[in-house]
Amino acid sequence: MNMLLTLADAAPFPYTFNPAHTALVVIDMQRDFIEPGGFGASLGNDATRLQAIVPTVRRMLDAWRAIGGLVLHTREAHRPDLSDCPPAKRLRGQPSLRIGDVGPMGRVLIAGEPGVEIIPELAPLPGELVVDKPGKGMFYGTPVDDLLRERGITHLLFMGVTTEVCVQTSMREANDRGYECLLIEDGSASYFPEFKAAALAMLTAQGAIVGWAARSAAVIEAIT
Ligand code: TIU
Repeated sequence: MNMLLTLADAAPFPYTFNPAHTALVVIDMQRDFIEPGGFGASLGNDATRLQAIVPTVRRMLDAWRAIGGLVLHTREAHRPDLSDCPPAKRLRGQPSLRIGDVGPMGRVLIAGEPGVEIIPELAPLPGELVVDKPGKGMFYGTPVDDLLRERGITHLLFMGVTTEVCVQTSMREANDRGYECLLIEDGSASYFPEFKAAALAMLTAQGAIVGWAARSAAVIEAIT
């Protein structure tokens, strides 16, 4: 679909994008964050809270796939030798399991382990981009910027978890690199609803200082 579309109800003001130059970004919809026994739960969080957005993310993905839009999935994942996991990350806090420890879904946040996989409902399709990232942001230590620029991408629509950690960091990194970013607000969740609300407000304040927000139904209506 190669045409300019406008989301009139986006916050804080209308957002215009061309699907041919836009990627749908799905951040870290992995078993390690969404299922019990993974990294999210090891930090003391109720992982089931994030499951609520899965049908919405799937609906948005299906609509985007139907128009042939580019999809980028990220996974927070470290190398088995932990050479890309700084001790400052691994040793932070008092988690019940640290990154690299063996949990019920294999080694926590380690590439190739069952827990690091994207949940089956949202599994990437052939041809979609899948990028492992060692940090919160999707640009740090990854080829994402080149992958997007090679494909002429200038606009990014974000979904995924968690809103105020990896989604917000990725959106801020993207904003600094010149991408026009929009958060699909009902396609993103936090373990802390109040942090999701605060992140949404911060991202869109000051005249879209980081970017825009809109609901999935508005995006789906625009592209359908
Ligand atoms: N802990 C938390 O909220 N998030 C993360 O550690 N990673 C992501 O957000 N993906």
